[in-house]
Amino acid sequence: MKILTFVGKTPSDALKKAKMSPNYSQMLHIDTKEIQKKSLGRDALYEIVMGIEGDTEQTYQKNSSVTKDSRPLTQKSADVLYDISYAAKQISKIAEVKDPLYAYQEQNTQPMLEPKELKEIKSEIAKLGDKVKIIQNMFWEEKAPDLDSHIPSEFAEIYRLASQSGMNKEHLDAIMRMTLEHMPFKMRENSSTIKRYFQTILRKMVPVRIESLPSIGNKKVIMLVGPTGVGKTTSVAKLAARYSFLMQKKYKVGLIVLDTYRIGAVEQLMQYARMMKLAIETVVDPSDFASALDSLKYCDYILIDTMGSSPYDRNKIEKIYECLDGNDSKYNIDVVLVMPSSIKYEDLKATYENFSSLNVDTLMFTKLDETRGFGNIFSLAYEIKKPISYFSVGQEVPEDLVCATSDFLIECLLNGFNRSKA
Ligand SMILES: Nc1nc2c(ncn2[C@@H]2O[C@H](COP(=O)(O)OP(=O)(O)OP(=O)(O)O)[C@@H](O)[C@H]2O)c(=O)[nH]1
Ligand SMILES: [Mg+2]
Repeated sequence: MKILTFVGKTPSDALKKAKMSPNYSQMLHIDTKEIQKKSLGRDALYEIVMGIEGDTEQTYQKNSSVTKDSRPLTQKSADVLYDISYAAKQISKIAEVKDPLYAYQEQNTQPMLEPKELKEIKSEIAKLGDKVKIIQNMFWEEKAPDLDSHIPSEFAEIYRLASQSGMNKEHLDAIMRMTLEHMPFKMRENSSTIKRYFQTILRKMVPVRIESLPSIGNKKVIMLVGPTGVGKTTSVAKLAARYSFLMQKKYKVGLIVLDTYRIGAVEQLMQYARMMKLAIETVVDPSDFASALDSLKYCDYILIDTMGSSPYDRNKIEKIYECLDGNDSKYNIDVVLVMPSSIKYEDLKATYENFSSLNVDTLMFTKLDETRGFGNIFSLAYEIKKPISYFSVGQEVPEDLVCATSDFLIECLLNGFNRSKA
């Protein structure tokens, strides 16, 4: 790649000069920097660094114009693109951070004298590397995704990992397009830099709610809702143990079990309550809900376990709704929708839609230890714009609970679940 620089008193002045160059349409913007600060009697100076490459770049530009002219985006995918674009812009700072390797190479532009053998070994390694790339390209071309812009073979690994993770294809393709558009050419030569860049974009895109603790005199009321057998009761027990024993401050925790159908479900939470010596109230009829809340008013945390309901069982969801609707206490109830990470994106979305009448505040995903792909979780949180609050990573109470972070989710998505990183 040939590097050209244009200098001006402002960035737009420098850009104007670049635009005057006959090759401007083939140039790629690499960097804009202030090279001289404004001082008394002296203007500031800005430098725009542009790169021109031969065939490679032309291919890329040709293909990216295909993207622009191709089928019009629906409103929905336009939103997706807008959001991803925002994320990509936020992380464009990464592009400004020089890869340490390049920084080193740039500082050492004077060729060092090397022994002949070392030169030969280096040239052999370079030839081998090229051969591997050619083989890689052959396979990639064969299976290249049906995307309206060409994806260079260096991106094959990241594309494969993300599509195997169960991520929604529309999201994946949009993220890929943005990555290709925003990623500086210099970073593309190396698949680990590509992975790092892609990982950062994904992290910026996933909404996560950082756990906040109750301020003095206030309490937190958290209700877990969701389909049957997803781990609601186990998670209530984990949260109860966390707040009453595991934090620096030991909070007063009270439990409510709202299960009008099964005695067994009530008994399960009762056992945890006995073990942890916590107060517990049972609610059979929604009209008892307010008095149950009132009797736990001395607590810092009130955790509510609900009966599991099939997402299609309107009757059970209705009962929970009645409790929430009839809540005339001054407490704001935080509704957490609990879902297993093992079901595919479309099912997660259908589940969310069926519970959305309960005004879900955050999402909790369970059974991360039982699945391999995490793109389904990513896509759901991204699509519905609901933050994730917790992950459950096993059956053990209380230790298998993780406060959600985007780092942890994206690490799982690209490198698989690793308990030690939880
Ligand atoms: N592997 C694994 N198992 C889990 C996890 N969370 C819960 N479980 C198990 O899933 C099963 C169901 O858990 P519960 O907590 O009873 O589920 P629930 O949502 O309360 O079920 P219902 O009240 O019947 O709707 C139990 O065997 C739990 O030990 C998890 O993160 N990983
Ligand atoms: Mg239960």
